[in-house]
Amino acid sequence: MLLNSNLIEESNKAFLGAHSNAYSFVADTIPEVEEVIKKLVAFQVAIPSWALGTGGTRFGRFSGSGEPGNLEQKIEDIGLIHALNKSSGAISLHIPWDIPSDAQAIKELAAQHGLLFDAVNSNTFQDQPGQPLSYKFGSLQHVDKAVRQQAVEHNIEVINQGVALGSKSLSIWLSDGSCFPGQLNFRKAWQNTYEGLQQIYAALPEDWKVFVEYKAYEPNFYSTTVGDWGQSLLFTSKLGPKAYTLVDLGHHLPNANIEQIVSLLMMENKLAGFHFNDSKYGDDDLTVGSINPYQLFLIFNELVEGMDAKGMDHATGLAWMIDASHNVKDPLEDLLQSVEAIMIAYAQALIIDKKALVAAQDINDVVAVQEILQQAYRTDVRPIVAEARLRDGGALHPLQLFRSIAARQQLIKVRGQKTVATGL
Ligand SMILES: [Mn+2]
Repeated sequence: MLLNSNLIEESNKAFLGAHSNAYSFVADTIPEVEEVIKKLVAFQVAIPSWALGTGGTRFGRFSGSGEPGNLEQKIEDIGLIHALNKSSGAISLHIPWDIPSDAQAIKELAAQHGLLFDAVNSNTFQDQPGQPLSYKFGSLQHVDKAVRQQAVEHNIEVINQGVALGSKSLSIWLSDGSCFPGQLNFRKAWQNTYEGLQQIYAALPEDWKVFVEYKAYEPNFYSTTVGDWGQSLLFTSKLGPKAYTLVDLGHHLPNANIEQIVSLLMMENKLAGFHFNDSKYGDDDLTVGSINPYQLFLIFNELVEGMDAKGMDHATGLAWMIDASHNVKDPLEDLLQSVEAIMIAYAQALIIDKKALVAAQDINDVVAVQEILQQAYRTDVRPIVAEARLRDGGALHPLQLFRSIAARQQLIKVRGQKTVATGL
């Protein structure tokens, strides 16, 4: 569904007066506001191809309507989000759920919507129809070399798919691990996995990266072979300079200090980027910022600090992706909310008085550091994020516009009431 830019402009007109008041009010307090807006305009978050349909749990899935039935429709959905918020200019593909039948045509369609291809994701956590060997007991860690080889070949196939689309990175999440004590020899599982990753690494094109994502538990409930950032960093350090550790916000044990993990991975030049989501208990895949927006802000504080210390471009230095599952919300509305939450946290991190923070840290003024951080966190930066969108041709209120044009109803008319998208 292509959005007419006139329609966005028309809808913005109704909000312009109120917006400009709110914007001037906050902009007056931020000397470097123009710099902040430039960075917000440049910042893009990739939308995963598996999150455009309704997700489910092992207990059930309550399908939505008007969901995309193929890759072309998924690209149209991301194009719609991007037209509204101008901050979702990339797609992260999952293979084999979204294998393009014609890579060139898919590339052209994405370009029409202003979308690039971010990391491609492999899948060795499920068995696909017709697949000769099963991943029931793992993939790269498997005791049977033939299964390991099948998993390596799949990853190389994903790289080839990505090359055809102009992607530059492969993201690997392994569900490998064990459910019961004694099931696995941890050392052998680690070494088998490492050997497989080495073969995949060797198949990377010159200008590609590989991201190794970790996860504490699920689907395995006793051990996970890439279970935390230490295990991932061990793999990526040994693999070489093209290997990086990917942080998924939902993949930690409760109360893990993710901002500290991020800071240290960046220090070692090993942070790949993010899978954004939010959670209350585990890997809940909830809307970004819906549970703990302060944590997200603290993470962005470390990201901005670390990227600036290394002279990295905020927009392109790391991979920014959402990884979520929408079980009860309209997926597109959920994604609009998620991107908005990311932009807000990023904007808040950008307006931290960094000189004052460093000065307070250097004299151990623990009270002052809290004041400085929370001064930024409690600033309502939504008008600044909206101003960045407005200047880039987006909607002042993307979610409101999505609803007022009855976007989902229009999609249902074309795609039907009963639809199930491939994905989680
Ligand atoms: Mn993830």
